[in-house]
Amino acid sequence: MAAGRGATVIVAFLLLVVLQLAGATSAAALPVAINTWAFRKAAETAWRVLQLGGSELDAVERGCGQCEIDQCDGSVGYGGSPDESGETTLDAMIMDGNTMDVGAVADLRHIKNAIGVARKVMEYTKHTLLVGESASMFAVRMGFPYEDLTTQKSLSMYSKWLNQSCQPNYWKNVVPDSSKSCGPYKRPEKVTCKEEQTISQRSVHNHDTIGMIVIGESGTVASGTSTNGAAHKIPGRVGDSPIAGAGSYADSTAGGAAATGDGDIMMRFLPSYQAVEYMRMGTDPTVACQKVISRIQKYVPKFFGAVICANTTGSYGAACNKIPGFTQFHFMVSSPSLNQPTEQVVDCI
Ligand code: SD4
Repeated sequence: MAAGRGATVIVAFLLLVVLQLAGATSAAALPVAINTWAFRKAAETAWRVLQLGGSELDAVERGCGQCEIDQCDGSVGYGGSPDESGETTLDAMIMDGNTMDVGAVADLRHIKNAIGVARKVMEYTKHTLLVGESASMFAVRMGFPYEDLTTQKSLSMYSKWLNQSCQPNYWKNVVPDSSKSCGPYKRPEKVTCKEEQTISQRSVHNHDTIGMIVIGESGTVASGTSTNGAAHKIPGRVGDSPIAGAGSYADSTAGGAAATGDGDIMMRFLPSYQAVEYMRMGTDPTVACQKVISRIQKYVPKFFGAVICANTTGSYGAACNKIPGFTQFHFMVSSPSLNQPTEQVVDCI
């Protein structure tokens, strides 16, 4: 009798251990926050917001906002990537994977906190995307300061570019020859299309959107991006970052994804949307990321780009396109199983 009770106690104890382990495993997977590149402070900020009880959207907004303050790699926030007229303009978006609401701004001028404005577009308008100086006016109404985004650094980038005959630039098939001289450019009388198969003008030193995915304990997904786009872009150019499905995508019934790289190419493939749809079909996040990279590769073998993916169980991964000078992609991950936001790396394919 006593022996029988002893056995029951042991079995109950073992069961408890197994249950706790199972619990620990699932608790270790969520919440998870991941972001493009080794933007550690952004990752730490997002993680802290979550730990203090902030929502997934708060974490995305504050995390990406941290990069805007820090001017991460010069390619997020003010004072970077001057356009052809020397001005810095910003693109950003935020997406709520529960409601599928999106707020975004593109070609935003004179306002530093682009993702903050994107959040206000989502919360205080029935629109999805506001652009240009009109988006700036909206931001001012929402209480954001209107200020100059030019810095000494962006000015010197701009004058260096002018001094090197406006190279590189984004024109093609125009006169005068845009690969040799500055504009103003015109359409030629007779068009002779030059097929370009050069490596993306953007390199690993001229990249960087922060893209972030945050998945809460209950599986709520939020995502967002912020960037100052492409250096020396033609004024008015908008990249992939503020476009839902391109820059990022969030769906609490499947997962989230975010992209970085040559937005002019990547936005044609809606890689973030596509990755989330692969994950919905049960594809592992790393494989989902790889599949969207391969899809673009088929058309533009030498494009510069990377994607991060995470599903609602907390699995995550990333992939990038291998080109000279870009063979590995670094990204940040925060989860209960890691002691602190941790830099991870994948080999490009
Ligand atoms: C863009 N994807 O505007 C963004 C920024 C970037 O290389 O990562 N540029 O194209």
